[in-house]
Order: sequence, then structure tokens, then C-alpha cells
Amino acid sequence: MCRVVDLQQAVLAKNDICAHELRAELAARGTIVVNLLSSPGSGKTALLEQELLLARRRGLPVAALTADLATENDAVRLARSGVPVKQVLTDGLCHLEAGMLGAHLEDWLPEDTRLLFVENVGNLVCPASYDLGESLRVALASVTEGEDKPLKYPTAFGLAQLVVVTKMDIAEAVGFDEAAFRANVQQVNPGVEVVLTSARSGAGAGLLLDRAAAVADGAEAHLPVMAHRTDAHHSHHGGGELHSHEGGLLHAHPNAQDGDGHSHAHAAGAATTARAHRP
Ligand SMILES: Nc1nc2c(ncn2[C@@H]2O[C@H](COP(=O)(O)OP(=O)(O)O)[C@@H](O)[C@H]2O)c(=O)[nH]1
Ligand SMILES: [Mg+2]
Repeated sequence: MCRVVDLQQAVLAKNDICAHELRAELAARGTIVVNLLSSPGSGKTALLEQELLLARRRGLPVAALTADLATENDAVRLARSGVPVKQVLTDGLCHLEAGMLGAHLEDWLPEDTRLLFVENVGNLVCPASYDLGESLRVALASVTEGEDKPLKYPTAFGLAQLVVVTKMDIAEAVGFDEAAFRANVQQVNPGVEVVLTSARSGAGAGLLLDRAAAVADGAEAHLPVMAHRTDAHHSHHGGGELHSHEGGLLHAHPNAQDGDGHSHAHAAGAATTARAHRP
């Protein structure tokens, strides 16, 4: 039993090293990564479709990589925006790892990309423990999932730097209790921003672009701290000058069509080991 835990920690430690290197490499070329985590069907792709279209209209050089166990459906949806998109099939693995991401970016990510969105595998457990070298981690939850999910998945919500509620257009119909959800998020991640969106109505459109720009501007002082949960099961089947949109590092894409170790890891008493590992 002990050996299993040791191996798991070793995998996570190796991932941390890769993530650290990847973040540094990407930063050196002016690219920041936004890592999107949620359960399957929360609306990650729908929200991204909207943000990519908006980014293109703003002339921002963005790209998106989406990971799934099977199908290229999400890449097909995202590619309609006209920005560079890559589908990664994980061959049974329930999350992306930094080394995998780095390998997929080689020979694909356009040099001028300033913002890379990564849609992680739909899962609130495995992806939560893997730093991908991102500069902004976003946890999403749709109004249909239940207000208690932040408490049930404290690593996913506890390490997020932004929590996005999706499908607000149907919030009333499903009796979504916004106050309860916010209170639960605050329990596992005190002070984190919670924003309300709907890809259907367009509520919150541009929010991810704006938050990413703020991070790139250095407005986000607290980079996340990974928590290596020892109670999560990670399956390893198979092979498996950025400013706000007015200007700056997220500057117009030449091909535009128009135009401190701050820890959030002590979530709900979960068996976590917080380790600051970001610069
Ligand atoms: N009502 C409503 N449905 C949505 C919204 N966003 C996504 N959906 C639906 O939710 C389902 C899953 O969305 P998808 O983007 O594939 O979620 P993902 O698995 O997290 O990428 C699809 O049927 C979408 O049409 C929204 O804002 N409002
Ligand atoms: Mg998707």
C-alpha cells in the first residue's frame, strides 16, 4: 500500500518539475496558459467557443488545446472560431500532465500565441492534482450540478484562481442556490472570485479573456499552490506585453480577421499536502 502512495507522489513530483519548466519556457516566449477544469458537460467547450470567437474579433493571438478520452468533437466545435485548435486524445488517462502538454505544444503552438486555453479532461478529481504550467486555473460548475460540489471536490475548487458558474440561463428553472454555492466555494477557497456566466445568453462573455489579461499584467499576485491529495485515485490506463484587451502583450494578432506561495490547499480538512512550487 505504501509503495502505491510513494509511486503516486513520485508521479506528481515529476509532473511538478515538468510544469515548472513549461511555465518558464512559455513565459519566455510571452505565452500564458489558462487551465479549465470541470466535470463532463459543465459547459467548458461552450464557454470556450464564445471566448475564442471574441478573442478573434479583438485580434488577440489565442489558441486552444482540448483533451478527451475519445472523439474530436470538441476540437471541431472550437475550430469554428478560426483560431488554432488541437485535440488531444488521452488513451484512457483521466487527466492531462505537464509533460504531455509540452509534447503536444511542440510543432503545433504558433509562436505568436499569447494565450493558450487548455480544456482538461472532464473530471473533477484527477486533473486537479496536475499542474500544467498554467498561469490561471479555472474551475467551472454548472447550475445543474448541485451547490455542494465545491465541498465534495475541495482540491479542484480549492486550487482554482477563478470559479465560473455556467448555464445561468437555466438557474431559476433548476432552483440553483447561488448563495449556498458561493458559501461552499468560500469554505474551500476563501476569497476566490466566483463569476456567473451563460454561453446561451452570453452573460459573462469575455470574462476569461479579461481575467487572463489581468494575470498577464501581473495583477494576479497569488499564483496557486498545488495540493497533492493522497486520497485521490489517478488512473494511468493505456499509453498513454499581455494587457487587457485594449492593448499590450495581448496585442492584435497579425492574422486577425476583424478588426508567494499563497496556499488554498487546506480544503475542508482534506488529506492534502500543500507545496508551494511556483515562483
Ligand atoms: N442551457 C445551457 N446549456 C449549455 C450552456 N453551456 C453548455 N450547455 C450545454 O451543456 C452541454 C455540455 O456542454 P459542453 O460545452 O459540451 O460541456 P463540456 O463537456 O464541459 O465541454 C451541451 O448540451 C451544451 O449545449 C449554457 O450556458 N446554457
Ligand atoms: Mg468539452
